[in-house]
Amino acid sequence: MKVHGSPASPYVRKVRAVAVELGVPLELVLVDAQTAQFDFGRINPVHRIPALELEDGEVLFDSPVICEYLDATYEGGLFPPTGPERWRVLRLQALGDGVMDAAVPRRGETMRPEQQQSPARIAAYQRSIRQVLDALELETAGLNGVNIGTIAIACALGYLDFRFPGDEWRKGRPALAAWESEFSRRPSMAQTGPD
Ligand SMILES: N[C@@H](CCC(=O)N[C@@H](CS)C(=O)NCC(=O)O)C(=O)O
Repeated sequence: MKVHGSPASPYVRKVRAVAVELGVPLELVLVDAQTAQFDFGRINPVHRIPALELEDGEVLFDSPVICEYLDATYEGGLFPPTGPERWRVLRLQALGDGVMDAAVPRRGETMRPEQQQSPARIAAYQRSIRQVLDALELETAGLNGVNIGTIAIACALGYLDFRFPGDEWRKGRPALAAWESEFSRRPSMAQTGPD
């Protein structure tokens, strides 16, 4: 199987980390979705990375879909099948993905020429990130175990370190910082860091 994407993308990292957790070999095909050096739309019409190309040529996209496909196919247990535990873990994934959904366009905005940047939009992205991290600081007890929620959150925090080290997100959030320090030692995290 191949995953089309870039090692810098936190969504791609989530998929690659899940593959490592499941012991599934995944070939990374380098794609920069923004510059789109070839007709990537034929692989993923939504034109976003990651896109998972299966052996039969079928392509899956959107990291939650890809991760659930891998987990279901290889019986990983990263997605609880049913009941309150499923919603708890999916909510955590939404929090992690929510940080990515604010941090990735924030990065895009700050890469534009200064006079074209929207300070209001950047502030809104920053607020969203800050609010999620503050919420997580209060519920680190729930970040127990390895599941799609904790993986998504660890990938989101790794992206903040990578693109926004000046945020110093650990300041004032000792519980979340301690959790991240421990979780980032997992091989799935250590082997997939952004570059
Ligand atoms: N919801 C999607 C988001 C994926 C996404 O936004 N990826 C970014 C790269 S980090 C992308 O492909 N951006 C290109 C674009 O929006 O044109 C997922 O979870 O896979």
